[in-house]
Amino acid sequence: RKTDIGIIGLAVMGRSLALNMADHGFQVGGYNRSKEVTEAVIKEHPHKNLIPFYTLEDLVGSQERPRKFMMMVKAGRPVDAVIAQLEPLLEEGDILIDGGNSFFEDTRRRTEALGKKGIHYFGVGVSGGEKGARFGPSIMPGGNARAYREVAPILEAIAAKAQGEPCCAYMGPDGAGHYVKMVHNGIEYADMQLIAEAYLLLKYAGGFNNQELAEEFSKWNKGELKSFLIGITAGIFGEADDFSEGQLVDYIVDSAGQKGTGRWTSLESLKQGVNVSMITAACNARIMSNRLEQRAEAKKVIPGPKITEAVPKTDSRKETFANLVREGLYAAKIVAYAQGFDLLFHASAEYGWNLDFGRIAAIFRAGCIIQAEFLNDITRAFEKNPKLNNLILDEFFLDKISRNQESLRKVLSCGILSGIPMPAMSQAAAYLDAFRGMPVGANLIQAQRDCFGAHTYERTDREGTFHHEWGQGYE
Ligand code: NBP
Repeated sequence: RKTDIGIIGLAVMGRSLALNMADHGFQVGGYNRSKEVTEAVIKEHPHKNLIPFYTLEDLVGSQERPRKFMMMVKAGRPVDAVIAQLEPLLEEGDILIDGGNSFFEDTRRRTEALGKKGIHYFGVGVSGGEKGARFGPSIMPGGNARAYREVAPILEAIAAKAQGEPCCAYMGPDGAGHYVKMVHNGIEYADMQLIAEAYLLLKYAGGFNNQELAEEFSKWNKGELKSFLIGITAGIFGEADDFSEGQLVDYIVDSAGQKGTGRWTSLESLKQGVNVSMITAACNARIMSNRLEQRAEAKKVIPGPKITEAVPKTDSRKETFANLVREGLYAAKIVAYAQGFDLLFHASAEYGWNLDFGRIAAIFRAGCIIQAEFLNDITRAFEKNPKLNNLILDEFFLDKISRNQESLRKVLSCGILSGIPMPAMSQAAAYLDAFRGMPVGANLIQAQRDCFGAHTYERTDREGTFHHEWGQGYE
């Protein structure tokens, strides 16, 4: 049988995308390295439009040119291994998509290598986990613009829809799609960390129990914080435990995993010279969380403050506190997104991608983990001013920051005085203060650099570069 596209790798993501494509009427060829996986998929999810193949040769033979394949295998070496097997079977004009979470530099390298044979390579970010892949993910394709037209009908058909528009849009050449997905994941790390900090504040400083937390987050999910992550968080607080009394969340070990995309964003930001401190803080928070034994030991010896009794346990005071946390969270969230988009802004110039930031925000509106109402406001900001170089400077967000930053500072103070770790919210305030032009102490740093290394300095009152013969200092 003839197929429209071949999916290589039928683990959770590949299988879900294949079924999604099949649902949309495309003839999909499915192939997996281990044939038992293919057999199991066909047995458990029979679909008239999903056709199993047990060799790459047969899969390739099932298509008319230009052929289209999408790899959904583990990022890293497996992608190179599949390319090595597939490349000899492909011809000029064929299209090979990597839909996994590959590092964008790998995608650039692979695009160039396959481009020499006339094969169009695409690095496509797919967000939304299993459910998204199955019923509508957010899709970020990067590759050759003309070849994109060949795969656009399939990708746009299976993507999530926001206000009727597909959450899939061409991002730019070579690594652009995977880069945008990487930054999406970085923002996701910061967003999740901020929500975790809001939870700690409400629970420990505000005295909220799980039921109250569930109600509070549900309320938040009806306002300007409305988002997938706030919604699932509300649900999590209400989820009963299967083994013991109370809610499952209280039985989960306080140690978070990570697969690397947040770390890549953070490392890449340092290379680009862009401050994404909240994403880095979120990565560090997970790293700290993993030190379970060390934390247990240190807990016995390092003293800390008592939780500040800032919030007497009356309902009205609790509600006032919850509003402060909500407003602080919103202000911090704006800073996190501003940092992520700032990185995209610099990368676009550095790699010559000509990214459309409004469109990026638009395709994040549904299907992906960071989907939120708020993204409509980001799209509007970039539509108003496509050259906007920092989201905070947009009129709408400036107004929100102005209204909510006091709450951020208040809950931050309360958290810090209470000994509650708040790395991402702290970074939001620090970024905001440096960005709004408060002195950052760099004059002193320049003096130190000139003193110990004759690195020179510039002056506020005259042009030029200066070096001073500094005194010996004090013993
Ligand atoms: P995994 O990342 O767990 O990869 C498993 C698949 O890779 C299997 O099909 C496996 O075949 C295949 N594979 C491996 Br491992 N080495 C191979 C090799 N040398 N040659 C051929 N195939 C090989 O699957 P996943 O969770 O479905 O994710 C797929 C991609 O999508 C990843 O890049 C992931 O980061 C990304 N992603 C995942 C999610 C999510 O929620 N899971 C969300 C967004 C993006 P086998 O059956 O023979 O071992």
